[in-house]
Amino acid sequence: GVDRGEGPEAEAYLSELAELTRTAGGVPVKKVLVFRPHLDPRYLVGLGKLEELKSLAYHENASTLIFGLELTPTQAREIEKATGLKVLDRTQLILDIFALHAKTPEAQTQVELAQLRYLLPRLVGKGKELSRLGGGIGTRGPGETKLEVDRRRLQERIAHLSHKLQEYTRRREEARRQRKRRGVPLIAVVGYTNAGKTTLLQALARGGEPGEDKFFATLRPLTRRGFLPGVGEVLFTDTVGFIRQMPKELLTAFRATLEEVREADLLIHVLDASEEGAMGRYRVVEELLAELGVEALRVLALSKVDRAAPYDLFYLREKLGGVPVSALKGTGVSELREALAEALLKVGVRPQPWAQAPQYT
Ligand SMILES: Nc1nc2c(ncn2[C@@H]2O[C@H](COP(=O)(O)OP(=O)(O)OP(=O)(O)O)[C@@H](O)[C@H]2O)c(=O)[nH]1
Ligand SMILES: [Mg+2]
Repeated sequence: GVDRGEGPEAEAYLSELAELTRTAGGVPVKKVLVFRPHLDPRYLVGLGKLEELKSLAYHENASTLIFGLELTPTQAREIEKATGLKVLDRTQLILDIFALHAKTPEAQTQVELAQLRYLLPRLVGKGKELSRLGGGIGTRGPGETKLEVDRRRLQERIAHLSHKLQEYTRRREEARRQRKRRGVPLIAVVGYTNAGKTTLLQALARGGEPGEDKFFATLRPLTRRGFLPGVGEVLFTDTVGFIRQMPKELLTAFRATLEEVREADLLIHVLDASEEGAMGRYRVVEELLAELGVEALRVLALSKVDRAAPYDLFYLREKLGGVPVSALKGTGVSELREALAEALLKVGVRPQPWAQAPQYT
């Protein structure tokens, strides 16, 4: 990790990088934070530091260097040459996790497209280095066997995948139109990765799926039916988690699933209140939503309160408001339902007449 003067933020960022490495199946043996206000254009952290890292890697028996920043193709090559280690950046790590978790044809298409778009500019003028990629983190996924093909074939593959993705997008649009015709309000659950979105959705809707302690566990968001007191039938839709500095290749590839967020009548922003750096994660999500042009009203759910420190929770409520919930213990879920119903009525959703009866609450 590199600290360019961010202080504690840089520490949190480095821990997250270690967590991402674990999620990708790697074993982080050493975390090094380099203080460097100005980056070295060629070696990022400077040649002296690289020598140090090289000997550290030797003593720890490590084979890979993972950087918390995005490396230019030249930097990656120079660092590899200088250290003799395999070099990965954060974007490659994230793409790799997505590849591991992509189980459906649509998600696989999206991930392969993102991988190839990231790879393409890094292939300019070098044919033989493709085979250097070997195996392990950063080389997995639907694109894996195709890494050996040349640039032209890569471009053809990208065109083919884009076409396929358009077909999936069209199908999603059709499903959305049909849902609109039925007039059932849509609530999207958004938030940072691992915030507890899927678990909360399961507590709110009927027949969800269990969450997982992994980054980017959800890649193909499911939509589930539910009921809200005083409103009636609603739909809850899960989403792909956000992360700071989301690789733009992924945002482009996952745009179709994010369209669902833009169409939602209401958002639940799930913020993990039990992990450090909640304010930072809150901002990252809100900024990404703004970038995507999402304007829908939000209800904030402060999640995992069963393991949150009371003072942190107090601080977050003071700053942001929000409904404290624990999807695991079930606390706060009925308060959240009430807040959601109230917010839906505020944005002009008309209650279904029979939903007024108390037995449906
Ligand atoms: N203690 C506690 N843990 C929770 C709670 N809600 C979720 N978790 C745990 O947090 C982890 C992540 O939960 P998920 O629901 O998968 O989170 P997510 O936001 O859907 O994550 P991605 O889909 O990977 O972005 C899982 O291990 C859950 O069991 C809660 O209320 N309390
Ligand atoms: Mg999830």
